Parts: sequence; C-alpha cells; structure tokens
Amino acid sequence: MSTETIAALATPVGTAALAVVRASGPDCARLAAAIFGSTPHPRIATYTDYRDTGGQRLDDVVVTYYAGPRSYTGEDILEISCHGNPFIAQVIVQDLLNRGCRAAEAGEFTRRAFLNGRMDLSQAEAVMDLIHARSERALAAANQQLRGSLGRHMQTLTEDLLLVLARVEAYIDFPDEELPPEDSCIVRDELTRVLRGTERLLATHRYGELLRDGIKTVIIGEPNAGKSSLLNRLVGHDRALVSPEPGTTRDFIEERLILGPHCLRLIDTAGLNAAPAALEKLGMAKTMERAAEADLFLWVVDATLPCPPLPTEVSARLTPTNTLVLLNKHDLLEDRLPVAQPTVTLPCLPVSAITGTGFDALTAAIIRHADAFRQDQGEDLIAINSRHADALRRAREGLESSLAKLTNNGPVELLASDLRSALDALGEIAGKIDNERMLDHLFKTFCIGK
Ligand SMILES: Nc1nc2c(ncn2[C@@H]2O[C@H](COP(=O)(O)OP(=O)(O)O)[C@@H](O)[C@H]2O)c(=O)[nH]1
Ligand SMILES: [Mg+2]
Repeated sequence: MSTETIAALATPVGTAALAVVRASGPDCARLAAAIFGSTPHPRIATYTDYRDTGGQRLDDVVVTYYAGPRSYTGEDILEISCHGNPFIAQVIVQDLLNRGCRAAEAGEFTRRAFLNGRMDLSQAEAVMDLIHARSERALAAANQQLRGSLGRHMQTLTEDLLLVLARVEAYIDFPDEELPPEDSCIVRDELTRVLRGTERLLATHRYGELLRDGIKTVIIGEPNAGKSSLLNRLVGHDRALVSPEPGTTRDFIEERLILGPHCLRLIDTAGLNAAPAALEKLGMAKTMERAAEADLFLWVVDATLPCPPLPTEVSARLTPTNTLVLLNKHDLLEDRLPVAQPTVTLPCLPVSAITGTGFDALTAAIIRHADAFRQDQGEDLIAINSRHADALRRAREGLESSLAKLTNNGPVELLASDLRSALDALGEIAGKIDNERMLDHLFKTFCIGK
C-alpha cells in the first residue's frame, strides 16, 4: 500500500459542465474531514462546499468518498465533482497539494489498482483501450478484456503448462533423466495443446491492431476512376479535390471514418498510371507505399472504359478477402453492361460516387470484410496488443524448443527450463511480474488522473 496520497484532475482541461478531481491514498478521510467538515458516508454523493486551508469557499461540489479496499485503486478515494471551469478545478487540485497530497503521475491511479490486486495488467491496459476506443467493436473488445476475458484465457494456458512442467520436473532427480515413452507422449500432446492455444491468441493480434488503429483502407485505381469522389461520398463531405483532369490527387489523403461497428482509416491515393509523368511518378511511389501496408483495398474502376491492369506490385497483394472492386460511374452506363472487366477472381460491386448508387451494398461489404479479420475465440472477442503478442511469441519459442528437445530425447532439465521461460512469458500478460521498468513504460502512456 502506498503511503502517499495522490491527487489530479480526472477530466480533460477545458470548459465543461463538470470537472472531476480525484485523490487516492491513506489521507483521504482526514482530508475530507478538513475540507468538508466531516468524512462523507462511503459511496454516497454529498453536495457540499469546498473550503480551502484558509476556510474560503472555492466552489460548491459533489463529493464521493470510497473506503478502501472497495474502490478503483483499492485505497481510500475522494472524487470531487466541481463546476467545469479549468480555473476552479486547478485551485482545488492546488489546495489538495497544499494539504500534503502529491500530484499524480500519468496512469498512477490505475497503476495502484494493479499493484493493490484490483485488476491484472491486461485489465489495466483495457482501461486505456476503453478510453481510447474509436468504434463499437473496439469498445466491445476493451470491455471484455476489462472483465477479464484475456486473463481467463491466460489462466487456462498457464495452468495447463504448469501441469506439464510438474510432470516433467518429477523426472529431474531420476538417474537417467529421460522421460519414459508413455510420459513423453502425454507431455507432447499437452504441450502441443498449449502451443495451439498460444498461437490462437497470437492470431488475434492483427485484429487487435485493426481495432486500436483503425482498418487501413486504401483506395486505388487509375487516374480519373473516381477514387477521390468515393472518399468524399464515404466521409460525407468534400475532403478530397475532385476534377475531370486526370492526376489531380498527387499526395495521399487520410480520413478516419466510422462504418457500422468499425473504424476505418480511409486513404485516397494518386492514380496508378501505366505511363506516368514525372510528378505522377512521385504520387505513384507513395501509393505503392500505402498499398504495402493496407489491410483492405477498394479498387475503383471506371465502368464505362476498358480497364488497364494494375502494376503487379499492387495486384499481387489483392485477394478476395482484402479487396473490393468498385465498378464506378454506373450512372453513366444507363442500361448498358460495364465495359470494364478488371478481374474474374475479386468481388465486384457496381457503384456511383456521384449518385450514391450501390453504397449500402458497399458499406455492408466493407463491414463483412472487416469482421472477417476477427479470429474466432468462441464467445470472447479477444484482440491482444503488441505487449501481449511479444510475450506470447516468447512463450511460443519456449514451447517449440521444448517440443524439439522432447523429440531428440534431450535432458529433462533443459526441457523444464524451456517450459519455465514459456511460463514466465505467459505470466507477463496478466502481470505476474515485478519489473518496475516495464510498469513505468506501460503506465506512462496513460493519462494523468487515470
Ligand atoms: N458520372 C459520374 N462521374 C463520376 C463518378 N465518380 C467520379 N466521377 C467524375 O470523374 C472525374 C474524376 O473523379 P475523381 O474523383 O477526381 O477521380 P480520381 O482521379 O480517381 O480521384 C470527376 O469529374 C468526377 O466528377 C460517378 O460515379 N459518376
Ligand atoms: Mg483523386
């Protein structure tokens, strides 16, 4: 338990209806008695005056006192809602500091919650994800992680691995130090199962990135196909320059867009031209760079014209699961069939960026494609972050190396040591570690007051 009481503004600096100042630590009850005349009943919002050390009334506030350990941090907490004037909030924080509190560091409230056993590390991270979630799916994943879904998956894996380790360690003290064949078989089966579980979780990293960063959706196609018009219609305003002159978009333009439950990073690019002029070449090089990182492609084609092939660097990346081909300018076709026949393998949709025809089907198709990135984890929507992925990769290494030793009848002791490092790596995800530096790094990314 900390001996220091920390205080900070928990809401953004700025003018609003309310601002919330928070304090956590052993001094809260005493502070409340000094500021409000008495310590409020736990968990009951009390309307009262905030008086500073000189007895001067700073604001009328609503204060809630939480008695530890039944609180966010596990310590005593004071939550003070004042009027949402940054100046009022600041004088209240300053008064708490004058009374002996220390200014909280970024993420320190949540760090204390973790250190006091109120949540595991994956849940602490989920608090951040929840605050920053940009889409319904990202919110759902953060909520599940906050409720311990990843922690539970990790616990099952860890327990399974512990059982294997126990079985292996039982042989360490025996003279020939080699597993008898029947045990070796069981260990192999169980290790393989743990390895599969580890890989299944690892496979959710991509989806996790997509949820946290947005799905990088790159609009490609030849000049004048209507790429910029498509972006404008999808974002609902004229963001990109549209012109009948080919080659208008030379740089790329990026806009965030919420589409159904997903967040997209929609990127408009310069057209891909078979015989580009000098300046166009620069634009095309940038398009290639964007294309290399794309999660999803929208390939826009002018349906009224024959369609030249894409450069092979780009076309090689297109698959039926990451690409939608849009036969644009459908309004100009009237009853004629499209002239463009860009592909036989990729899904095609008729659209018109000018009239909006086909955009409901397009939106539905993008959502379907985005949903397909999700790895099935049964009921749970697991989407791990880079820290988890790093730990899982190290666990996988340990598991693979131990399986190899098992195959070569290696010494039991070395096998056990591989398993222990795998176990340690798995343990890092929930935070069964005492690595100050890692915690500093992690909580530094939080906001002050969280
Ligand atoms: N009739 C019609 N014209 C379109 C459509 N989409 C784009 N255009 C026109 O095609 C020209 C090129 O459009 P633009 O969006 O700048 O193409 P980009 O070079 O691919 O970005 C402009 O004159 C647009 O108004 C469409 O669906 N129907
Ligand atoms: Mg353009």
